[in-house]
Amino acid sequence: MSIYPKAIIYDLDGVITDTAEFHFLAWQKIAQQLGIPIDREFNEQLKGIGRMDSLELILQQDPALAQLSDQEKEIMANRKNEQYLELVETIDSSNILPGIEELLAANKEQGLKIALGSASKNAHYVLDRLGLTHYFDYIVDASQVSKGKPDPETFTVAADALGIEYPACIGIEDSAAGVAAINAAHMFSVGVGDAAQLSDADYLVEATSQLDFKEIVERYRRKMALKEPD
Ligand code: B16
Ligand code: MG
Repeated sequence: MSIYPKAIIYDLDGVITDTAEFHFLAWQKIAQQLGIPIDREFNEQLKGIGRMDSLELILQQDPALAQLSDQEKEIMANRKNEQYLELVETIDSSNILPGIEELLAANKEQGLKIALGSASKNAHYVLDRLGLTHYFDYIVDASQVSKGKPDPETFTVAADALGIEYPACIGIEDSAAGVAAINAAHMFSVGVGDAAQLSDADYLVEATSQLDFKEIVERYRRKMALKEPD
């Protein structure tokens, strides 16, 4: 097996841009209407988790809400999305996280494929607003997977579409669920954020500004070299 990677699969929210605050504000509004107070600490659990699963986690805070029908849940999830889209309408290329455009450019220049692996149904729209769509060879959003992160499907669908074997892929994630998904796909995982949440990542940096293409490839190669038979 080659020990040079062939693709990098990027998470969107928390890696390319940070709309977690918008997700939080939108969910907080819906939760408030239901009489459930949620704070930023609670919101940590929602990172990387799909829309309906996020709603379920919020509803679990109040046992009296366990009886809500699917239709009622659908209405709430749609309402949350409307709030979120109102906020996301304001973003542009200035909302790209530090170091990301440089990383994408180096990634492209070196000839590795580029894919998106996001749990968001709004991934195409957000990427367009940021002006980054042209970098991507393939985009996986929530509409293409039946099992969200931490299931590996988001990442394996991207690798399959690119025709690349999983161990030749690198995934970059900011959530514990996302890192677990990359590891379960037998890909090399790069975590961005807090070591307490992302200790399972093969390589961890604190912030996107520390993501350096050469260093990521070097770390990948080191891990793969350890795995190579003598
Ligand atoms: P939507 P990612 C995820 O994006 C967010 O981290 C998560 O907080 C959100 O609930 C999920 O997308 C669904 O988003 O409501 O837009 O479909 O980190 O996987 O890019
Ligand atoms: Mg994320």
